[in-house]
Amino acid sequence: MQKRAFLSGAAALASAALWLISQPALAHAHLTSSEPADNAVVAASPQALILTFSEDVEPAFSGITLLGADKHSLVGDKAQQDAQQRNRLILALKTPLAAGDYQVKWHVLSVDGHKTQGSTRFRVK
Ligand SMILES: [Cu+2]
Repeated sequence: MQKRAFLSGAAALASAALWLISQPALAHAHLTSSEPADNAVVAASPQALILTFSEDVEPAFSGITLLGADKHSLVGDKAQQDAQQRNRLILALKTPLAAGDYQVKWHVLSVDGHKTQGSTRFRVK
């Protein structure tokens, strides 16, 4: 009986430790939505790229790069943080995009100090 209580205590401790380890991962800034949406086909060039994250981000250490089909950087890294929503980055497009495929690469530093990165893609018809 005593051994069994010990074992279930150890199991509870182990799962508590796992919980503690997995919690910070949930707090990382993950991309929750984007405009244009990932894999979207849009009829006309968007005026801006808008990325929304699960956590607030540090704009000084975050950026967005737009790549064309030839992988050359078209617009680099000058993303602005939304003044009202600190978990949102906006990259204004000064000139309309030609028809074609585009990749949006992003990297952010969330306010908890963790870096994450990823990419989305879209097509302009
Ligand atoms: Cu984190």
